[in-house]
Amino acid sequence: MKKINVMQDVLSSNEIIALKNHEYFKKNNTIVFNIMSSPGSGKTSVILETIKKLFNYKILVIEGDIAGDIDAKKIEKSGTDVYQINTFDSCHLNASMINTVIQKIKKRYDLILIENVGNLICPVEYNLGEDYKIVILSVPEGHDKPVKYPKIFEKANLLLINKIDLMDFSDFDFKKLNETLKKLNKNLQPVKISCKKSLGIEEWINWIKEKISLLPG
Ligand SMILES: Nc1nc2c(ncn2[C@@H]2O[C@H](COP(=O)(O)OP(=O)(O)OP(=O)(O)O)[C@@H](O)[C@H]2O)c(=O)[nH]1
Ligand SMILES: [Mg+2]
Repeated sequence: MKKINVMQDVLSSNEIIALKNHEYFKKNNTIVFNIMSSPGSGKTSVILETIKKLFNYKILVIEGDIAGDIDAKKIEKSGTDVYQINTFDSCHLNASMINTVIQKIKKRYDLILIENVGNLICPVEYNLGEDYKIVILSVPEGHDKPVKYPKIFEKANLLLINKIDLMDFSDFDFKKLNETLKKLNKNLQPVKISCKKSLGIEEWINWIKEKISLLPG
């Protein structure tokens, strides 16, 4: 008689590990953000601003890059715990990579910020066990990105529009962006920020604090 592993059929192996990761985070009362965007939109800049403002929280950063550790070194310089994952041929992080970091974690964190590989397509297909998916779109990329790459905007819990200091040099149209978002994900209210000029960061920080306050205990 041949047996079928139903679990494997229902959930992909990535989903199974993502659930395990999520259980670990929940058990430790840790909130986890999966931060995604195109290359250069400002993921590391947002993380650095966040660390600065939430200095009295225990934070871990997990950096995902195809190669190198440039961003991890920037985080390390701020005195924050950081793990670097190099994905080599893979254009996204997966749950197993995060699980490898979990095996090495030696203390409890309030917040884990995962910087995914710069890419608007593949990262959204791979749950990592996070609580929230954060997408960053920067002004120079243009307001039409959600039309072209809808899935990541459909799945996002929060959208940060970074580099608003560059609005004067751009044709970025918030009205058009909002029209698209209304069709894709009407709960997605964009938060306008500039890491360069420290604009709008408080709204983002308040959003994080609200999510942390919802944790039990
Ligand atoms: N003008 C302007 N530049 C910014 C802002 N935020 C980040 N930058 C610049 O944009 C560039 C890319 O920022 P990063 O934070 O490294 O972007 P990233 O998404 O982490 O990039 P990858 O890790 O390579 O995918 C850097 O030169 C930043 O200084 C901003 O608000 N305004
Ligand atoms: Mg980066």
